[in-house]
Amino acid sequence: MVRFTTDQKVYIKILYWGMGGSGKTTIVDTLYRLTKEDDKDIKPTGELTKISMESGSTLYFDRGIFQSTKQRKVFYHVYTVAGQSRFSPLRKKIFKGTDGVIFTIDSQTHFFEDNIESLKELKNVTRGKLIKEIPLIVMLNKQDLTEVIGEEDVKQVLKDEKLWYEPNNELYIWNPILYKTCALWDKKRNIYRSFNECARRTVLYQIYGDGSAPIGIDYSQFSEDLQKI
Ligand SMILES: Nc1nc2c(ncn2[C@@H]2O[C@H](COP(=O)(O)OP(=O)(O)OP(=O)(O)O)[C@@H](O)[C@H]2O)c(=O)[nH]1
Ligand SMILES: [Mg+2]
Repeated sequence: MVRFTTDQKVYIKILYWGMGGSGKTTIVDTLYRLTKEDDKDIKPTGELTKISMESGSTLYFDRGIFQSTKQRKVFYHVYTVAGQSRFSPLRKKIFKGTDGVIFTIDSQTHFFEDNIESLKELKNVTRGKLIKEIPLIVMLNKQDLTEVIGEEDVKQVLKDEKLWYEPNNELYIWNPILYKTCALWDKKRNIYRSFNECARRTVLYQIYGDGSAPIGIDYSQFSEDLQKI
């Protein structure tokens, strides 16, 4: 839930959700490093918080706080869940108050079913709010590897799960964008872009939709309206 505080600051919660090992922690690491080094629209404030096992797998969550460089009162609380199946109850807790979700797929073909299971759990936790009230972005991560699934495979899954709208539906414009990504620092691909799109949509949902997917937006007003939040 976007929080507006008395000091006029705005806190937006973005969550990376996906099966264990899909790359969520690596993505946030890379996002942190590249926004710290490069001149982007967000900058990290402080260090990343990571609660993980010795193996590197997340035990509870990771969290980073980023500040918008253009709208300095806007802050993003970026979380990852612990993706291993046994942490399902913890994920539910971490999900609380989420404004935007980045569903992170492990693109290796042999994990196809595990990704679907993770998506079903997400749907269950969000109780029908995905896309309608919570913007959804999809990362097909680990695209640097061979034997990976493609966009059409994922699109079909989204259709099967009723997370894809046809052009005659007014929610069509809010269909999740599918990004082919690589989270490894040396080969990083689409890490910032995918985050940025989720953040942008989350703000649009707040400004123009009062917390729901806005219909028929006039983008010409966007930067002016952004000043008002
Ligand atoms: N080749 C490749 N490996 C990746 C990529 N992203 C992450 N990895 C590797 O995948 C493994 C798991 O990555 P994590 O970031 O720990 O995955 P996670 O989604 O946070 O896993 P949990 O915390 O268990 O949910 C690590 O060895 C990463 O280096 C990628 O884009 N390409
Ligand atoms: Mg992790």
